[in-house]
Amino acid sequence: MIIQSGVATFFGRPQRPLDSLGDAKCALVGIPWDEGNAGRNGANYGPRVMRDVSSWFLSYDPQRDFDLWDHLPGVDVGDIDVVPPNAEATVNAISERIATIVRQGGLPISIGGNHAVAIGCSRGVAPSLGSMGYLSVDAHLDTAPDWAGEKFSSGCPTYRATEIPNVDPKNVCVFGVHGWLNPRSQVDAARELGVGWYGMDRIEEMGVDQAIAEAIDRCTNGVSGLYVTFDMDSIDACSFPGTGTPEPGGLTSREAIRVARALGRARPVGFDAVEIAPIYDLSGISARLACAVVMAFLSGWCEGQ
Ligand SMILES: [Mn+2]
Repeated sequence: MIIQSGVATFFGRPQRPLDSLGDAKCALVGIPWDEGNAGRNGANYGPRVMRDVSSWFLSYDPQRDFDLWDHLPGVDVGDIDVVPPNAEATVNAISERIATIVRQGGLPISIGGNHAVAIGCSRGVAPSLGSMGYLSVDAHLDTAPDWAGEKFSSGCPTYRATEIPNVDPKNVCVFGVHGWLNPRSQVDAARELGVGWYGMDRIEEMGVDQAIAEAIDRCTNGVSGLYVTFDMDSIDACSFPGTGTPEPGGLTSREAIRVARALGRARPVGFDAVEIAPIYDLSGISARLACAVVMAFLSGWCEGQ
């Protein structure tokens, strides 16, 4: 057993150019973008802290006698170039780079970055599919059409998803909504768009396993592929303080891992983990949980084969 040395990469995986995946099946990519925020800044340092923290992670799961990277060869393809003064150029760059991964048969796992990166990631995946579902795990609806005129803000990814030509809003859903940063206008927008959402009270009443199964059914009904975005602020603030808008009353760490595994089993064609802001993560527990969520998702993805 060798603990990683040398240049830090996601989970100690080999580095590979984004356009030459070779035999790799999973491309871990950083997106250090954090402009256009409604909340506190800092998620642009998410990829760096995730490379640091994930180097402690082994790939063997003793509960399943399973080695993740044996089943799903993964590589670190570096960070996508972002253009801080220009959100649209950045979203377009993200979309183009994610599409390049998908064209090679790779599963893109994007590490943000604020939630706006999901706009580019989902746009990059969609053209490879006949029709696409979109499931967002998030404390926030993110159904704002724009934020003070900016269409690529972190408050807009759900709305932008409904505009993708081969996405039917009935296959779009937000899971984990709670807290006091969901304005009435966004609830109205969700209803008008036909976007479904699960509040934390409803998830607690149903039980998290049944609730996520139902949400997955809704997003995958009749589609040829699913995109999943996982905003870490869906997780309770005590387990995940390292995020721009921490919310009390969210998913427990165990629930987040169960949800991630269930989502993986649904075999999405792309995944992102966003809103990891190390400057608020004094003990480092948030980044560790984000790594555990990514690993549970990927392990579930292998189980779903
Ligand atoms: Mn959020």
